[in-house]
Amino acid sequence: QTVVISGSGLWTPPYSISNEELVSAYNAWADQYNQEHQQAIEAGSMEAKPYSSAEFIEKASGIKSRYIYSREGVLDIQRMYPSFPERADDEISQQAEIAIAAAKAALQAANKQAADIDAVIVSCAYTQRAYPAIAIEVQEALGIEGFGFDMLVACSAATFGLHRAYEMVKAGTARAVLVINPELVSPQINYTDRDSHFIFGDVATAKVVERAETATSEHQFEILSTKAVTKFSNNIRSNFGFMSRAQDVDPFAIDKLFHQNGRSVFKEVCPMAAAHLESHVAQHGLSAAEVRRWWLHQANINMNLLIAKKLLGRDASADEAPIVLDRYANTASAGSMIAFNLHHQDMQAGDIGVLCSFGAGYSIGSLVVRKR
Ligand code: CO8
Repeated sequence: QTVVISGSGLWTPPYSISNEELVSAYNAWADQYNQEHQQAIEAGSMEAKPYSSAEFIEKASGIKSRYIYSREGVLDIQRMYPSFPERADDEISQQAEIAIAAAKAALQAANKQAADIDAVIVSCAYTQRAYPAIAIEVQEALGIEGFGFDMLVACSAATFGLHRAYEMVKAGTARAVLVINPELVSPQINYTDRDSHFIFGDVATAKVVERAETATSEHQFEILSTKAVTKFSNNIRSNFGFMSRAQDVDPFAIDKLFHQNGRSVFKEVCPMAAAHLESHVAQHGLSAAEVRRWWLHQANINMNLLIAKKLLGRDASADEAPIVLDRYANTASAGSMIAFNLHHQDMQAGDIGVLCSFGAGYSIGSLVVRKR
């Protein structure tokens, strides 16, 4: 059974925040904090909050700006977190809303109707509630029969979701699967932490996976194989969850939000990802030089440059390994999917491409694909 990715969709939020805007709000907040705690800081019992800098952010990460579902609250120094008014049970949830927008774009690109889809997977870093599954809400809204489920694998949710879709289509469990990655991450960002306030942006991506024999779209990519690995690490972690209430914890505590040991992640994940990718393409008798395009996870530009250099023995061009970090920032599992969405239409029949995620877990997931 030949299985293809037959359509790709992207929903980009209407709002964005530049480094300069973000830094200016953070620095004003730091001034206010330092003033409020002046005595304790002078007495040495508290540390002053240091300034953030737009130059540092761009140099350390490659990020210039990030898209965001709602700017409200994030730049308000009395608040420093986004505002998402709670919706009633009979209204569409925010996460389903952005998932549906990306899903519709993917269905259109794949020339598919709701009736052609048998399963919906929503795979991302967080879901806004445990149940009913966001995937089932999306399924209902789009009028899809069959089944849906959510899965969380942090940075590798999107690739791991595609892996499951590939297996389901190959096994005949579903004729076609919609895999959606509504990465609504801004509620989990600590905008008062200069080490991480700049890293993430919101987005939603989606793909249709189906049998080659039913695919009619213009841009089809045969999935040649999938490869995944996980290795436990506490270097990227969030402790917020359904136990938080029973644990009587403060939801604003640093460890309840996204936090990481960025240096260690960099050092440990780069070699793991390069070795993973090298062995994955070798499974097909290919060398890295024979891959036309690398749609890599978008966490940090220096990470991508280093991984590409390890693979190719030289710098990769932007055409070989496109970067979307500058505009989108790190979008959790959706980064490689955005890169694919924006950079696949020029590929020629027979060209080989690799989709790859790496990050929290640790988790690494890849797919080797061939343009049809
Ligand atoms: N402005 C000015 N200075 C700063 C700032 C800032 N904003 N931030 C840090 N500094 C300072 C530091 O305090 C440090 O100062 P000092 O030398 O005095 O201690 C100095 O700059 C250097 O800091 P770092 O060593 O931390 O700087 P790096 O060059 O290592 O860059 C990065 C930091 C960008 C975080 C980098 O280490 C990195 O990107 N590492 C990889 C991290 C990574 O890939 N993480 C994966 C992210 S997780 C993911 O993709 C999905 C998770 C699930 C989704 C969560 C959504 C919320």
